[in-house]
Amino acid sequence: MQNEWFSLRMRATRAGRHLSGAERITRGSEVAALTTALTERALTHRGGQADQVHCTVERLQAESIHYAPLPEVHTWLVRDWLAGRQLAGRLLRRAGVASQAAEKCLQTLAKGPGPGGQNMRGAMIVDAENGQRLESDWARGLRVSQMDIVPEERREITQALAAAELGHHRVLEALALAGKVLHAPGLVAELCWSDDPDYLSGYVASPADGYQRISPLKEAGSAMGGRAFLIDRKQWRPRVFSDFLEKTAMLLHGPAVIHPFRNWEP
Ligand code: WAQ
Ligand code: MG
Repeated sequence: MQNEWFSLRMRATRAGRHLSGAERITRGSEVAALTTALTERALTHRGGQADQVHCTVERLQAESIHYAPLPEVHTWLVRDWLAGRQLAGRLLRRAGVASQAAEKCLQTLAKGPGPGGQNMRGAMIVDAENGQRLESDWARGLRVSQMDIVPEERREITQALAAAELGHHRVLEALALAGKVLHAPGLVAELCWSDDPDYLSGYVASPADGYQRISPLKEAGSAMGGRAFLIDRKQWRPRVFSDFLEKTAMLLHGPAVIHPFRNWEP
């Protein structure tokens, strides 16, 4: 049991609404400590204390775990979030997203992609050609789980990120998530910014250009955030796509390739 692999998922709600979530892969020996840490995180969330915390622990077959390298990290510093959105549009187009689809996707995320302009619990799935939304549930969306950094490399990668002023836990988590998403069959690009009002950086990820951070991509104080997976309809199979993202375990390994920060002007 100590050496076996497990998937851990935490989701927390407050007043019936999604508050926070986390997904990890770990060895049996770490399951108890990690479950405690994730529960504690939910109970001390800055958006308010959780009323309910659900932790799910699932045994994984070692042979079924996929391994992939972390995407390269680029950081673009921009004057303000409006410039950030412009750059996001440009990076999406560069990844192969049609201009109109990119605009539509940015606008939908900005106004709250869930019903009634709420945040979603997971991600939108968006047709990269015309911007049409394809996820079956607009409140939940698609929630990626079963991904993490190779445990033996976690410390080293955390340190490399911290040395590059990317020590916030959100960076490591988003990098692991994007690293898996980039391998989803039919994926063209991912767009993301946080729903944390104080966390203003976001990113566009694509198979060719990796993880491209944009800072800021969001207005200070805004609690609106989300994710979009832009797909190529000709290659996208709904079931294959969601099974890969929800049910296939993937560990991301180093080295963490981190490029120096660059400025971008519209
Ligand atoms: N699968 C799909 N969508 C998710 C998942 C998931 N596992 N977790 C979160 N989301 C969606 C959901 O709609 C959230 O509202 C939204 O993403 C934002 O989640 O390099 O922290 O956890 O500086 O707030 C990106 C930049 C940070 C990091 C993203 O997202 C960096 C972040 P959050
Ligand atoms: Mg999160």
